[in-house]
Amino acid sequence: MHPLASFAGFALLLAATPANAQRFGGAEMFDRADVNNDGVITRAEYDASRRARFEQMDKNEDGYISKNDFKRLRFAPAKARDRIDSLIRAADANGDGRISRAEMVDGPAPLFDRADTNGDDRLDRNEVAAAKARMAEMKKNR
Ligand SMILES: [Ca+2]
Ligand SMILES: [Ca+2]
Ligand SMILES: [Ca+2]
Repeated sequence: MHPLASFAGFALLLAATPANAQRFGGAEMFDRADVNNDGVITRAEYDASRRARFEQMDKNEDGYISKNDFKRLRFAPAKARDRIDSLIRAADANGDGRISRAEMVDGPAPLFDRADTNGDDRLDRNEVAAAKARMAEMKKNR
């Protein structure tokens, strides 16, 4: 596996800005979250997908995502390591240098919040399509 393959999923979860979101495949995140494939993503579905991703990222199963979970990190370029540092800091609410399940799952969901333009805690087809279009637009303008 590419050293940063799992990192991409991690970054996606923490993506605080649309620019980050699209860089790490935000559109795909929405598709994955819609587990029953009805085109609507509820906040519960979105949270469940974050929780599942947490389990996936916590390789050593100590209940935290930290640099210890990125075994191949030392083979990665310094720039990539710096980026992981800053992503961990972004989600690390209590500043202990690692991300707990609560910090990850109960933390803010900027991707979801931004996409839910009418604020009903559900992303319907139109909202998902609009969010994807915004991501595609940003990609183009980069
Ligand atoms: Ca861990
Ligand atoms: Ca923490
Ligand atoms: Ca909505």
